[in-house]
Amino acid sequence: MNEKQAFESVKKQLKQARYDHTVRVVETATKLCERYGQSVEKVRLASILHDYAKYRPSGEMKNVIKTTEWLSDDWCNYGEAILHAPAGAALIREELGITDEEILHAVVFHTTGRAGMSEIEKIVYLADYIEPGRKFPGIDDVRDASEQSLDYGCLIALSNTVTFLISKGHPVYPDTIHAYNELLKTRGLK
Ligand code: DGI
Ligand code: FE
Ligand code: FE
Repeated sequence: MNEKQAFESVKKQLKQARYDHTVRVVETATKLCERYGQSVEKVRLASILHDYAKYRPSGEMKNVIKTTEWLSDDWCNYGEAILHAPAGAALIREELGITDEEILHAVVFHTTGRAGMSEIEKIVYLADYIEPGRKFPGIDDVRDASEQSLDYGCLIALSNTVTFLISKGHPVYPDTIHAYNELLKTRGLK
């Protein structure tokens, strides 16, 4: 699947504002690739497709997750906001024929992160967080950290996310905590 086909496929799945977000994620991810010496092809395809399942009904997403053997059922136990990431990976495989594991993993973990993220996964995770349309509290700290290194950018994003989820009383998916702990060990918060 080339980029033009991927953009056309995803446009049919998304509302205009979400499609516009997707375009900004692709642009932001491309800049991160240039800065950190990563080839763009897989990162751009994963970025185009990362929110493919965003508007599927949660029952359908849970069903997709439970019937996909390479996805853990545990994704279904932490609220609805994270479902579109693993469900999206399963659906781009089934509906669009994407089988590249690096692309599928980048989509699976774009919301939560995980310990042992590849460079491709880190770039998609961060680009989704810092694209210029985002206005979270603390977003500028994550943008500054992303200029220092991918690991530091991801660490500050994960730290913000964990703080946000706890402040709202939301559950935290275990991979988010594992990713935070791993990067804290390698980099440390300043
Ligand atoms: O899909 P986007 O809006 O572009 O962004 P996203 O895929 O990062 O999803 C953001 C949402 O996911 C936001 O509501 C916070 C939530 N989220 C992120 N990590 C976790 C989480 N929710 C739970 N319950 N647990 C997590 O670890
Ligand atoms: Fe998302
Ligand atoms: Fe997104």
